[in-house]
Amino acid sequence: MTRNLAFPFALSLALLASCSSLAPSKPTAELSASAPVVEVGRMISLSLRLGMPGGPPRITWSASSGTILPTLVDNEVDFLAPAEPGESRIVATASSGGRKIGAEAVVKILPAGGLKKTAEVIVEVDCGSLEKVWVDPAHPAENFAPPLKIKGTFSLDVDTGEAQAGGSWPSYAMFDDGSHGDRVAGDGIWTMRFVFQKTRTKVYFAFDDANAYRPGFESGLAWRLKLAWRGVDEAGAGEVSDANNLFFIPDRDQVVAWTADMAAKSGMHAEAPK
Ligand SMILES: [Ca+2]
Repeated sequence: MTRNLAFPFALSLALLASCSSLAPSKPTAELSASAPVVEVGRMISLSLRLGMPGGPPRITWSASSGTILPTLVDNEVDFLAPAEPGESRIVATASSGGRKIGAEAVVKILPAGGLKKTAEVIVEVDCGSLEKVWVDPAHPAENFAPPLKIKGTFSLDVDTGEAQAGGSWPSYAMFDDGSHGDRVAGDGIWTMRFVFQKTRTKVYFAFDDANAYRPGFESGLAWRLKLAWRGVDEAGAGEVSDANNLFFIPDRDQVVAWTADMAAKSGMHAEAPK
C-alpha cells in the first residue's frame, strides 16, 4: 500500500514543480509611473501592481536620486524629482512568505520648463556697439541707423510673438521701446521676442538697418555684424553659427545676444584681416 501511495504523491509533486515553472504561478510585479518624465523639483505618482500569492506583501521603495514620499497605500508612492536634471532609477521590492520580487522604472528628470511645449527666444543686439564699424576700405566707419531689422527662416506674428520655423527671410523691425521683449526702452539694445512650438530645426537669422551703404541684401553694417558675430562665436562656444549664417534652435527658452563685449572682441572696428 505504501508503495502504491508513494507513486501518485511523487507524480503530483512533479506536476507542481512543472506548474511552478510556468508564468501564471510566478509572482509578478509591474511598476508604472503617472508620467515617464518630470521637471526638476516636481512630483509624479508611482504604482506597483503585484500578482503574488500569500499574505499582504511588505513593499520597500528606493530611488537613485530624488525623494520617495509614502502615501496611505503601500503600493503607491509619490516621487519628488531632484533639483538636478538627469535620470532616477526607482526600485520597488515586495516580500511575502519568504518570496521576494522587484520591479524598477527609470524616470527622466528634465530642467525647469522642460515639459513646456513652447520655447521663448529673445534676440537682442546692443546697437551702441555698432558705431564706426569697418565695412570695407571705402566705408571704414559706418554707424548704425535705426531701426534694426531682423530677417531669417521663420515666420512671425509680431504682436503675439508666435513664430514658426521655416520661411524665406521676411524682414521685421525690432524694438527699443520696452515692448516685444525689450527689457529697457531707449538703451540702444534692440530686441525681438519669438515664441516657437519647440523644434530642433535650425532657425537662421541676420539683420539689416537703415544705413545707406547697401552692397548686397542688407546694409554693409549689418553684413559686417553677421561676419563679426560668426567670428566671435566660432572662436568661442560655436553654438550659434555654422558655415554660412547665424542660427538658433528653438528647443528651449533662450536669449540670443550680441553684446558690447562681443563687439570689442570681434575686431569689427578695424579693417578685417585679409
Ligand atoms: Ca532696449
